[in-house]
Amino acid sequence: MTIRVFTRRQALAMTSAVLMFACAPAALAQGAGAIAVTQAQALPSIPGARNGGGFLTLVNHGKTDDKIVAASSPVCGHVELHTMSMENNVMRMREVETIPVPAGKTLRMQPGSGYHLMFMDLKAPLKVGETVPVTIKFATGGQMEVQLKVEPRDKIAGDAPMPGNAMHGGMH
Ligand SMILES: [Cu+2]
Repeated sequence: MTIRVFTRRQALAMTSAVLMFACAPAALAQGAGAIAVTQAQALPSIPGARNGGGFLTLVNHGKTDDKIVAASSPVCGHVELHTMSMENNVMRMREVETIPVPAGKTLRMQPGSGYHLMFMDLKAPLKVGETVPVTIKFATGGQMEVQLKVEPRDKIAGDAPMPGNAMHGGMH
């Protein structure tokens, strides 16, 4: 058995190499381990709204279930994980602890129902054509940097009709 001892400098070099890899710009199939992001989009801000919605399509090619446990972005105060559903004919959003990404499955976030990322306290309105860098953390320890493209609502994957009475100032 060989025991390798790295100098501090070597260790730092390796760490930054890993970071560079993890922070590579979003490509079509960028991922943390077995998870690939195939779509990364955000809605443009409605004038006056402080919050915004982000949507990812994640494919878990692995054999292990995973979950998104946290997200962050420099464009806003903090990012919450939300789910949206119809309750008594009213569309409601609520914060969730995690967003599941089951083994062998595709998780598609879309406006109008199910999961999304919620950008709380936007520093500036999101405009079509901009990109929103988001760091996603997984339960299994992986982390990835994703660039969400701000696109018109009808360009966002699997868009669903939006009732007029959504929470958060009609952001979604
Ligand atoms: Cu929300």
